[in-house]
Amino acid sequence: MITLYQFRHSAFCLKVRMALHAKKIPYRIEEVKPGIGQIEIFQISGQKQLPVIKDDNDQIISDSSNICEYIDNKYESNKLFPEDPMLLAQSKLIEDWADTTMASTCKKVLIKSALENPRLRSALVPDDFPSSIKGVIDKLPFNNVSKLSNIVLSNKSNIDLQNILEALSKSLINKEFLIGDTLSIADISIAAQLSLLKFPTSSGPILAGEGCQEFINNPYLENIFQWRDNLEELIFSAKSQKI
Ligand SMILES: N[C@@H](CCC(=O)N[C@@H](CS)C(=O)NCC(=O)O)C(=O)O
Repeated sequence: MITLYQFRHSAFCLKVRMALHAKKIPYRIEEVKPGIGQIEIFQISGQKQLPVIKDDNDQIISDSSNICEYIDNKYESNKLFPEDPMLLAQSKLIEDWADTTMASTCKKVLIKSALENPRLRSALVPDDFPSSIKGVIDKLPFNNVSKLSNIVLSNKSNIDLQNILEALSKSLINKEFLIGDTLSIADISIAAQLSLLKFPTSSGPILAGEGCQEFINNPYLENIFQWRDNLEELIFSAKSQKI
């Protein structure tokens, strides 16, 4: 059985979980501790980032795009990469944008939001942290450094991201999927990165619905967050294959 090494709230790890569920591939999760846990990841994969999977023949694959392509080639069910060349090109272009520009801006948006919002900050602390420490983090005076967050995130990147997401949101009003008529890697890649702007149900009750108020309260993005929620339900509601 496949083992997925992951950080619980990483958008790239969510992308791989969504792909595994969409293809109905059974898997088990190994939660990795940031820092110390990455030593083992480096030893098995030659790099320290997650997600990484170990296949049932002990083959190790890193990088969410490599993993998704690998499982899509290996398992025939519910193909995530379209066969049609134009649809394939479009879905890979969207995946690449989601994994790079979108991912990097969403991460900065989340850091900015966490600096400004104590509730989000403490919700992001790992579940196994003692509540006394969570309480301290909650009260740290981050307000004074919140001006820093404008340096972290440029206004242009923020506006560019909102504009593209608003356009996607509009295009999804009467459409279930971004490319063609079936679920593809494009849908999964965008939905996974959206989790950093507004955490989905699958992030658990403490984080679900939390995120960046500027994006959450943007009425033009309401549809894309609804689309993401529907997609998660479609993918995760089938009998779970996570062991
Ligand atoms: N291109 C990689 C990016 C993976 C990535 O950025 N992973 C982050 C977690 S979201 C990570 O492992 N960060 C820890 C580190 O860089 O040490 C992919 O698609 O998997």
